[in-house]
Amino acid sequence: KTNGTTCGLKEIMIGRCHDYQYVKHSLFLTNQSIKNCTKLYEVFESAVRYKSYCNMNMSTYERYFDLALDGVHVINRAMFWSGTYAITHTYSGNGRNYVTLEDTLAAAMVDGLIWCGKENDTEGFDFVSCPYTCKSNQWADLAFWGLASKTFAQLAVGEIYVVLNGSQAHGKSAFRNNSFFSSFELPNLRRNGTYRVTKVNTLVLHSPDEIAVEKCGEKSLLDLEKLVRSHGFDYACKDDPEELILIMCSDKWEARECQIAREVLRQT
Ligand code: NGD
Repeated sequence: KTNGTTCGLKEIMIGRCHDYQYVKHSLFLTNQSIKNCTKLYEVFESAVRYKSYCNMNMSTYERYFDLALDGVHVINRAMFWSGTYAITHTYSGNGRNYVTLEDTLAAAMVDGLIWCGKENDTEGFDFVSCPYTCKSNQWADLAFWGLASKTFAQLAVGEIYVVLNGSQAHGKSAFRNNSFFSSFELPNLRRNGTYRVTKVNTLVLHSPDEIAVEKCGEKSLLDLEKLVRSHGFDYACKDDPEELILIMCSDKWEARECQIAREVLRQT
């Protein structure tokens, strides 16, 4: 069990929706129509409130995603991630540079929040504790983020990017076959038609001062390349792109690799 539903879930979601549409994204997400935040929240709530966690499945939130992501396409800027949440979002810049799932309205409204419904309860949400998994129904765990991932992948057009962690510990690989990226995103990229995906650009990050467990063309990254090509997409892979090293080093200034960045910066 985890913590319960985030207090103020409704207010946070509606507030984030207004912030998203009228402040953060009003300048550069110009091709999207303005959505009614209260309506969006109501559609979300009707899917989950008074329902038990184990009754959720991959169609529970269909109406919510249909409404929230209506009219959205992400051309040449969709960015996926696995094991690299923080740096990927710094890099995407709230959708200015690239667009991650969390830079879309549907996911921005709930990213980082916890919620679960409760049957026969006046509130209809469990504010004390939410299950982490449902033993009897694996789809319950995937109801929101599984569908979010699938829906987002279907909106990506042209070249896409995926940021992977080449320094995973505990025998985890950079490309894992049970990750959301491999289960719900890669298989749902459009392979046909005008709005298809053409190329998968993989960016592999190695944390400064940690060993590089996998680099492009090695181990699980080889599996990824084969899979990507078998879907008919072009593939490119880059280890530690410079702009991402600088972001990593802003947090790990003392690392050996980051001294190089320091020296270069001092010279200019
Ligand atoms: O077994 C699990 C589990 N494994 C990971 N996570 C899990 N949650 C469970 N309830 N049960 C959660 O997914 C955890 O909160 C992680 O922070 C998050 C991502 O896991 P990670 O880093 O291993 O990468 P994945 O490939 O599995 O998923 C990231 C991709 C990314 O391209 C997003 O577009 O899938 C999308 N995503 C999935 C899940 C959650 C985003 C989120 C999110 N914003 O919370």
